[in-house]
Amino acid sequence: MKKIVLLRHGESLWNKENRFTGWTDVDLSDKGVEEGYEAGNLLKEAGISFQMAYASYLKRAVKTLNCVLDRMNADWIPVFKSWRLNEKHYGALQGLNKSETAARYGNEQVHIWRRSYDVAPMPLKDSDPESPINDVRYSHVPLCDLPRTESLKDAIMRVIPYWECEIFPRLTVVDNILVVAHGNSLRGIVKYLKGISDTDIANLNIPTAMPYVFEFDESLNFVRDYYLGDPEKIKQMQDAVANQGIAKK
Ligand code: DG2
Repeated sequence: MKKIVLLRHGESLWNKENRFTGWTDVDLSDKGVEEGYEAGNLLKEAGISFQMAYASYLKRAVKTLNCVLDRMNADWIPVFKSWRLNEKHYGALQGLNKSETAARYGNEQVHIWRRSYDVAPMPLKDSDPESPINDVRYSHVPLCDLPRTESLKDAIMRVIPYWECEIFPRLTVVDNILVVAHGNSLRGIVKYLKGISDTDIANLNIPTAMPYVFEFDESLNFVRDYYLGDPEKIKQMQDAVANQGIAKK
């Protein structure tokens, strides 16, 4: 079976502080680095070796990928980075604490911003220094393609062309590919691969640094998907992600 493994980065400093992150380029926490190495261990134990890897432009994904490859003694493999794998842009919510935002706007509104398919948060102003239009790393991207905010639908519209034209076709020549990205950019890919409805996708939460394996047959038909690691731990991590946007009592 050919495999594409999806991996959300390890815990970031803003995951730890429960802040909306989106395109903000925050580093991994110490725990996040450990999680990256542990993901490498899981992949090694599963006997999977990669011929190529992809990451977003954000350091929490790139550094997680480096931890994984280090642990797998695969630092040499070709790595391709793309802004199209970046997290959903969280607009003006970026930097705000998720449960404090829920206390202010209500749990339901925060759930809509986090998990609805087609509702985007308030946009970031172009004059904001944090806007991607002011960031040299995106200077090659047409301005009209750079987001000020995104719904999951918007994020899917930029991620899936890259998946279809760049990542997936490589399976015709290699056996195993690793993609390190983010909670929502990966939710978009999983929605696409599994044909999950716009409503049901709200219930999908992706834990940090747990390898999510997608298998394809020789004709590149999707066969099955599964996580590596302890199912109980994965369930707990998924529930914890789901609860991040709830106001503290
Ligand atoms: C998180 C996801 O993205 O947040 O942007 O805050 O995967 O880069 O840590 P990641 C963010 P939720 O949609 O789960 O709130």
